[in-house]
Amino acid sequence: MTSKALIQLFAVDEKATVKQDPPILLADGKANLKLTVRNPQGKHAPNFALKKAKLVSLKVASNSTWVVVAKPEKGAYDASVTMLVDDTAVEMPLTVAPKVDIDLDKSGKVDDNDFKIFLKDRGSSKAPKHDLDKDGRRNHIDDYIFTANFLVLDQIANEKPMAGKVPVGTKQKSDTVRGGSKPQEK
Ligand SMILES: [Ca+2]
Ligand SMILES: [Ca+2]
Repeated sequence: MTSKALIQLFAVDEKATVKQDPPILLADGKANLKLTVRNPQGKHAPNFALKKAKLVSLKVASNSTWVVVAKPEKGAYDASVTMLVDDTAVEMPLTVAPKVDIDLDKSGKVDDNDFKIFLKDRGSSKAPKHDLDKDGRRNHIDDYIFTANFLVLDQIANEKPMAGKVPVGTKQKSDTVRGGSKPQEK
């Protein structure tokens, strides 16, 4: 997996029916995110169930757009919102990650060199390197967490909207409803 391939996984499809704002959230247990769900089709109003996140508010706008404000748990990387419409459940993964220090070369800033070190320096199965969620394994979750932190810092540094940094409209192979799907373990 290259840094480019990992960054591509965070590309946001502007046409998706679900939009997360901000596109990537570093979950500190305080910050909220807003999920906008366009016009869920169903006879009854949808219900929402949250995983690793608390519901802050739920509103329906006049154009049948549902706005879910959620507070992800501190350190969560696998939070999601499941929408139940009639008999169908649609799980919408949230693009959240724990905040971690990714200045791996201790240069005082985060740049491509840190990404290179992260990708190269995997350690062994007994002594994994850069095990960011500290689960004792170096795998796709760590790749996801690193990339999320990298993109958030990159965005702050450039003060540009995320859409200007990552390719927009990248086709997603998976059946998730929007960008931000996690890389699969091989
Ligand atoms: Ca650095
Ligand atoms: Ca890990």
